[in-house]
Amino acid sequence: MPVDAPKPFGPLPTPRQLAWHKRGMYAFVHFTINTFTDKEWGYGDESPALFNPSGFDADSIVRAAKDGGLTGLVLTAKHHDGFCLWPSKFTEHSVMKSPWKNGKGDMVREFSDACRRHKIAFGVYLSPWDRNHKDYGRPEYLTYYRNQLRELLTQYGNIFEVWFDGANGGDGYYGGARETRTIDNKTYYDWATTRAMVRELQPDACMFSDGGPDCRWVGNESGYAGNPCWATIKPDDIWPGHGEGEHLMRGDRDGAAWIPAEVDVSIRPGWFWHPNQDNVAKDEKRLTQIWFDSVGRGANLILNLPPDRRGVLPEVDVLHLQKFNRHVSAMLSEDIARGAKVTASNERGGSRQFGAGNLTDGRENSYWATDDAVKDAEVVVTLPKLREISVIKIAEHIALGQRVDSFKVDVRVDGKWVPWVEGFQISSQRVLRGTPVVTDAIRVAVKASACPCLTSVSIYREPHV
Ligand code: FUL
Repeated sequence: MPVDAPKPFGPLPTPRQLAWHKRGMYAFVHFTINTFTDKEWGYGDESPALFNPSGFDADSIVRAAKDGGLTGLVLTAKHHDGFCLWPSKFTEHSVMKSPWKNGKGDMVREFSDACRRHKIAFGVYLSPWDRNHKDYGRPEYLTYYRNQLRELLTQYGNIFEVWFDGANGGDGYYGGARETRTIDNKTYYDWATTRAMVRELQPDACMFSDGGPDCRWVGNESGYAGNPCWATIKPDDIWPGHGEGEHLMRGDRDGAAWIPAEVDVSIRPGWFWHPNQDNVAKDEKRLTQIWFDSVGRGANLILNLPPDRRGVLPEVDVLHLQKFNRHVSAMLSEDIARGAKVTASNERGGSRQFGAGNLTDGRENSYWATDDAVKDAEVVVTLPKLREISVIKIAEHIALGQRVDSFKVDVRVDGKWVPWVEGFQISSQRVLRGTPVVTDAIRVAVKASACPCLTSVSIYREPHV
């Protein structure tokens, strides 16, 4: 007799979000006139003549991202200063007026083509705040903003993510007015209309902003998600430019919406390249810690790699990224639990379909589940021989929601169970470092709000950094 699958619990991810969860980590590329003026935020009066990378090479940037294990790239097509990296029909403040390629270049095209060639996804950042445009702060600007977004979403193939920044309003050039313009960030942008447009033009794209709708800001720019970091949140008090850091970091266990966190952090101190910072670029050790604190907490990681004035990534950044990826890949290359024997305190309907063996079969769509009434349960993974281990990865079958409230992992040492690691949310995945230990069995106990459904338990040994 086939046994029925558990009923979903709480808010669920959309198919678009399920695909997003699988992306793990991708690149952010901040590049514009700021790279040439040594600024983080341009005022909007910068001359396009300043934009002149001497050796721009999209392929080398995309190749470095891909070799670094990144699955996509989001480009700042327009930052707050308003300068456009593509020849927009709606402004002259763009590459068109720059000496780069005699004004005939299109950097969005070069990046999107390179991403396609190297088979990674491409996404765009279009700053809502525009310190160059004369209409910023007035209703007319929204037409301009949406016209530009339409260009980006219709001329450059598939877009996997659209990034809506929350920094909005303040002083600027504004077509020569040179004044301060404040806006009401809740109402001014009429986000509902813009979101509908994105859905229509790029139905598979995820939209990022402080409050989603598809993924949310993590509330800090330092490279870590909350612990726990629930994929669900109460969204009522969050919109682009408005959200409380600690709340965004952690989400809400009982949140009404599935809006998982995206951790945005730069490999350098700033978002843009600045001279003399080679020695402060984050090395593989820092990057690995960031990976555990983001991807390891079920968030995605968007790692900023700012090109220098040549228009390529600094060699030292590429090296750090490569070493980081080599380290994480080496760690993940052997799942010590793969194929290991697993027993569970309960298996749904006594059926193999939901049996504990699904946890170590390496298949993403099979999962272990318990009977509806059983919310606290445990599994024991027995290794064929003693092994040194230092990392565990646990994943929930999130298509049925975020069901687990907390978990505890013990390891068996000389025949005795010893507490090893523990936490709250599992959600799409948790990857945790434990003290390196030689063991022959691992016990995972979960407490859940609805019968737990886990896809996998994996065990690794992290090489020394
Ligand atoms: C912030 C911006 O103000 C920064 O310049 C950068 O683009 C970062 C990713 O988002 O809100």
